[in-house]
Amino acid sequence: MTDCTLAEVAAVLKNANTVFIACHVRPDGDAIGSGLALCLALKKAGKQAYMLCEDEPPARLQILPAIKTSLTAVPQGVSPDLFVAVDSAELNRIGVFSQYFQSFKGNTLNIDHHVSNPGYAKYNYVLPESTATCEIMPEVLKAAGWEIDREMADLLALGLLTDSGNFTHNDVSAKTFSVAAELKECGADFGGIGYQMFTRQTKGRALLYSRVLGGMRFALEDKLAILTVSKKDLEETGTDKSQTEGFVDFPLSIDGVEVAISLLEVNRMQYKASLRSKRADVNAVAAKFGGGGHVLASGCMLFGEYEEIIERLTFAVYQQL
Ligand SMILES: [Mn+2]
Repeated sequence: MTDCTLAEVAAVLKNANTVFIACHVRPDGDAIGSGLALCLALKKAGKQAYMLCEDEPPARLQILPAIKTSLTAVPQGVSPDLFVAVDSAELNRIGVFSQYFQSFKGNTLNIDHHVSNPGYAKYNYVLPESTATCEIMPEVLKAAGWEIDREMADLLALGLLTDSGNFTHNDVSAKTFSVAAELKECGADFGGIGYQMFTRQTKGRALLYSRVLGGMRFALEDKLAILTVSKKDLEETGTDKSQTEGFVDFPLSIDGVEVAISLLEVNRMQYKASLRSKRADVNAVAAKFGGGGHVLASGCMLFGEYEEIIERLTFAVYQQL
């Protein structure tokens, strides 16, 4: 929910001298991109600004120099007068900094695009129709009268690209493209960032992918497709589970497949399932096994023998089709 105007957001930012910005734990491109773009703009405007994130941004996001500047702890001896949370649907999403935020005496500002955001700050600027926080941030910077330089444009492009699934998600709007056009005019390297985020991979990942696809299974009259990544697959291709991201999208792209599942062997008799769906409610499927997520994308942990897990999942999916 939004309870202030864009002009008020701009005024709060312009009136601040020392600013903490925090994004959610396990940051994605949108969280770190929107936060750091704001951080750079504040610094350029002569203010002290610090980007905080409980977790170090993962290696796959380390494609822009600014990304390594985020801090995992509050800097000592700094007393900010404004604390901004970005891309965080709930206050506890900013992890270790949520206590600090809650008891903070200065202004607090919440800039986000999640529909469930309850508005936990003094000023809340939440636009749920936006595909990314990076779609909102450019208008905030412009309202404050701050120019978006090339470095900021790249950070914002990163978030726009990743949260929109390379401009393919259903919530991509005309505004998304007009913001992208603006960022392009500021020098954003959409081609290069897109290549880094969506195309390039390691030899190990390519080998792992070919093995995993080779073992793809179908059930429920080919409406369900299942991929399995075993520990042995990871070992023999010299990869780790971080490189299985996106695998589950491939079986879902098959004509006739309604639900796709990727099973990752975590330990003997323990599998982490990622579920994706075209229409069926896979949040309900995951909930049966103590997991959850969204209607079309969810996850859960399963314990037991492999074939038995496949049977349990298949039945649970069958009930949602
Ligand atoms: Mn986001």
